[in-house]
Amino acid sequence: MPVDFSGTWNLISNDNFEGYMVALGIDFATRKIAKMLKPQKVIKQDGDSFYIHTTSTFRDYSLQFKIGEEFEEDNKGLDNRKCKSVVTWENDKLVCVQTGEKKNRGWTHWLEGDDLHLELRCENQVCKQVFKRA
Ligand code: YOG
Repeated sequence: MPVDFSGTWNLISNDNFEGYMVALGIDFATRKIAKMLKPQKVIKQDGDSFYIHTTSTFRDYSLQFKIGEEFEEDNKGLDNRKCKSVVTWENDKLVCVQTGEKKNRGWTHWLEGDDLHLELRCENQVCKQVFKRA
């Protein structure tokens, strides 16, 4: 039985979000707003199907995928670059590879105790986010 990420999660820490956004080419004014945000994630997991909705007072982003099935991701409202994404299990971690213009782009989710962890990667930058259940 895989881990169940389902639930509503609130951001409690956000390490090097600035570096990650710079790597994505997000402009200064947008970064200034974005780093003040405390996004919430709603995750719905049903077998191999996932729905991840990240919401904030500024922008929202939603993603739907099935494990192992490549999909087109538009990153609308984020950096707006299209990429081909695929999410797989690596033991109990959910690993997404986002192939496109930016090298080494992707993210990993895992659970640690009662917390949801997220590592966001782009080029040589790693952002580390931790969420607690709402
Ligand atoms: O999560 O891809 O859970 O999609 C990454 C922001 C900030 C907009 C957030 C809005 C990257 C301005 C999504 C923040 C910075 C800055 C709330 C992370 C780009 C633009 C939406 C993500 C995965 C894994 C699922």
